Amino acid sequence: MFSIDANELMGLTIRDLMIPGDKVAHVQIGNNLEHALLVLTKTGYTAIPVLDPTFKLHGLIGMNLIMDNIFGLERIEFEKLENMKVEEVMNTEIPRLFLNDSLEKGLDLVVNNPFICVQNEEKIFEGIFTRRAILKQLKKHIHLLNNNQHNK
Ligand code: 2BA
Repeated sequence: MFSIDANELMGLTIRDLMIPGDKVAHVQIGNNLEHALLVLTKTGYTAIPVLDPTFKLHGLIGMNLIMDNIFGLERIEFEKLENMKVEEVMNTEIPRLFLNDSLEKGLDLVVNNPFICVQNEEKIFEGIFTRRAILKQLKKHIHLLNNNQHNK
């Protein structure tokens, strides 16, 4: 029979639950908005990290930021897609997590953000921590808890 308690769940760290960097869609500093729009459209994600060639995390770029920047007063300025770089419009004021941060800290942050970037001490991108990862883990624990109750 399984024995589970809240300590087991809350003992997990961000490292245990994050999506590793090699599975995360991203764009690089120097890419233009057209490329970012292509990656966002093809992956289906609304926002993704912006990294440099050393994998250092610089910010986030999303569909809304791109659209907001190409809307002129009188027309949509499509030429900006080619001429503007992601670093000109990305959001750099983003919450960040470290690999050894607690699940509780991650939970606090995903209340207001769909995902949080995870970095190491050198600001190198390690992956993302998503609402989905938490919900999956919670579902697993509730399922085990239910089984435990039934087997008593
Ligand atoms: P969104 O793109 O707005 O996606 C919201 C939710 O929709 C996702 O929640 C996921 O449940 C679902 N979803 C969207 N696109 C999907 C896809 N291509 N495949 C499977 N499910 C998809 P979360 O999984 O909690 O993700 C939260 C946010 O984290 C996403 O927001 C996206 O901005 C980012 N994200 C998640 N996985 C990513 C990845 N592999 N690469 C880059 N960004 C990712």
